[in-house]
Amino acid sequence: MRHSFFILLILTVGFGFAQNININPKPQHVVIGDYFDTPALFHIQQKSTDKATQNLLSTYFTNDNISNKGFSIQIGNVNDRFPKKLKNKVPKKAESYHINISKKQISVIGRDARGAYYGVRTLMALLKNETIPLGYISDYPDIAARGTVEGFYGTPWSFKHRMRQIDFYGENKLNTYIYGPKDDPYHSSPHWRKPYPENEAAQLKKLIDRAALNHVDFVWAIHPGKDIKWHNEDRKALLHKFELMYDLGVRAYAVFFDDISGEGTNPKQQAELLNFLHAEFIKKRTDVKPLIMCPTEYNKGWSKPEGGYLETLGKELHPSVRIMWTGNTVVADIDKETMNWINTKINRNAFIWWNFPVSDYVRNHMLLGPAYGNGTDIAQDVSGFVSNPMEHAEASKIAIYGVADYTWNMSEYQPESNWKKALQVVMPKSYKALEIFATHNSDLGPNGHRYRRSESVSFAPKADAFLKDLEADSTIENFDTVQKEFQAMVEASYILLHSTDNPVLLDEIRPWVEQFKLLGQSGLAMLNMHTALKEKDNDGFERSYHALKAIKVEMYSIDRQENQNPYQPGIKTATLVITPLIDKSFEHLTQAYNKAFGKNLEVEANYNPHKLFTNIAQLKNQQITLRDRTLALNPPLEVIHISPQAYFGFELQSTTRASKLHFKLSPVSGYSNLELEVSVNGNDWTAIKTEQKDASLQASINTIVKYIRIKNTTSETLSLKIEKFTVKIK
Ligand code: 14T
Repeated sequence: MRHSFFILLILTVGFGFAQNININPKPQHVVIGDYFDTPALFHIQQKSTDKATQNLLSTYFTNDNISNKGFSIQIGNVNDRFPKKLKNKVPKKAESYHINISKKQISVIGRDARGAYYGVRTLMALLKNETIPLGYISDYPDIAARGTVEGFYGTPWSFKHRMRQIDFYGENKLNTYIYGPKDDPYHSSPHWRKPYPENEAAQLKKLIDRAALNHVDFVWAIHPGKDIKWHNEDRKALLHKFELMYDLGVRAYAVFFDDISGEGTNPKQQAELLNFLHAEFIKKRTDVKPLIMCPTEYNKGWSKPEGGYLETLGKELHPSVRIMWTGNTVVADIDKETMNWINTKINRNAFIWWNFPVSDYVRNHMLLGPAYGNGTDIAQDVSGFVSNPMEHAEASKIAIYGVADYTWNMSEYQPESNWKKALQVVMPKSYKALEIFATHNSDLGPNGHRYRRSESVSFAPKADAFLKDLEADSTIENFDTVQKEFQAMVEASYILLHSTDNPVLLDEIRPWVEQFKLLGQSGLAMLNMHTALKEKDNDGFERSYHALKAIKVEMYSIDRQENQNPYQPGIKTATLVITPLIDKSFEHLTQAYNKAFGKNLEVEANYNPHKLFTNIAQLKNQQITLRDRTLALNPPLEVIHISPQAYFGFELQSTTRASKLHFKLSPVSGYSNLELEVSVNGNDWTAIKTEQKDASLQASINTIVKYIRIKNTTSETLSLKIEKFTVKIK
């Protein structure tokens, strides 16, 4: 902040012959002037550099560019022999560094080993350019712990992906990777007490070593709360597992108590366990970081003030233990108020678990937009900030690149320009095509957490104007602009599908790109319908109409074949602006054509005419899907609280013959408290007999119905997980 005026001045003056220094995250203080040609030969003097720094240096400085007569570069930390004047310039903060660049030599001085490593990272970025600026860079992170938490549901990242991630963190000065995949049985129940099998252990060791080489803390998390007993035996089991992980090289630990119910949720017991681990494990070693814990009530929406859960943790937990927090709701952006609220309760600065770009509750979407929405004034209020990413590791790098910048230099963070740089980093050659794709693939669609992102931002007003003109039957001012956008979508898709830039990324996004290409083509067909209608070219109109329908069939088939997870199966793309634009225009044009020429072409583009039918607030935003003839409620991840007389089910577009109904709840004991009912008018209800098969319920309806619901007929609130709810219709 303080020197930004000066930087601006210098960079503007220097523009034209010197490159902007392009470093992620953006350094805090850059004071540079003239540039000189980057030397070809270097004389490197490493003072007390660590293994990671040595390794990093050896990737650049080889026998080919090292010579005693080369340009002098000195690297070390504040305990080494550097002029006092220089040492004093190293910021008095953890992980800081100072780089001084004169015509004679470059000095890189770290406050600590990690600071020196980061200094070398910056140095290497400078050396990539043809010229180097004279001056200095003084730099440090705003937030102590920065990185990711692999904490999503679904397919955990593969070994290969994790290795790539850890390297990426090193490159972008992120220092934290919390390992806590919900679907690792040795992280959670049933096997948290047991050692990892040999193969898994060997792979973890490789990751831990890789993390050390990148100055990343590999934080191993355990999730024991589902079946932990608060007795000495389980305490010992935990301690033992920690020791086993220590032997694999782990030097930082977390304990997660999220997503549990019953005994495990007791805050006194949780605090006691953590304090025990602190005293018996952390304190007894000099090389282990303070503990991190994820509380059961990890967001404001779930905190029950009566229970005093958070206050108990705040009071009882050893002050060194860091407490995670997702914000005002499960999925939320973080601001000052959020921090004030939680920090007062827990007597310390919360450790933020940001649930973005995680997509485990909208699995048919790709979240490729910028990382934005968090306050830029909370640096002093957090002890850490980690992002929970998508199961698509490589695609998540776009957002993580932003998190690296935001957590390092918060007040100067610019989501848009950072995002554009991120696209270039993940796809150095095809980044412009990727930008078109990512611009239109950032929103989540309606979802249970009500978390939304902007999408197609610069195109949205043009789409609006297009629709307005179309519906008013006036000349469409934006016709060419919209046409260009659809063409760009198709061309960008072809470029991406055949790009060799980043095969790992392409592997993740391919079905979405295929879908995006088809969507662009359907848009062009829609525009052709418009032109044909205007020219009274009926053959032309009908050809484009049927072509668009055929493209929809292809899209439907991708949606039925790719990404078939049980939660939100399929492939959705450009759902916020582009898809509604095409569908609404298609419907309008078909109607106009039918009217003008007395035809009867089907008007509906594709939508699901049936509705969710419920009076439970928690379910209001849950999506339902119609696939073939089966209507399904997308199962939510969370426990649903069903008060007496509350219900959930479907409202069909019109009375329809329904046949088989399937539904699964946990625990199964809930079945006896619920009744299945159907109705034709929504007033008179008929109960339907159900039959239990294993853990599921089935029913044959075989009558004409409009409403189908499951109702709590008891006088108590039921807390249940809905695992499945489907009905077959006509
Ligand atoms: F522990 C947490 F801080 C957290 O956010 N837990 C999960 C996380 O693993 C998941 O990826 C994320 C997004 O779906 O939200 C939390 O998961 C939930 C969300 C719920 F609404 C788990 C249970 C829920 F009821």
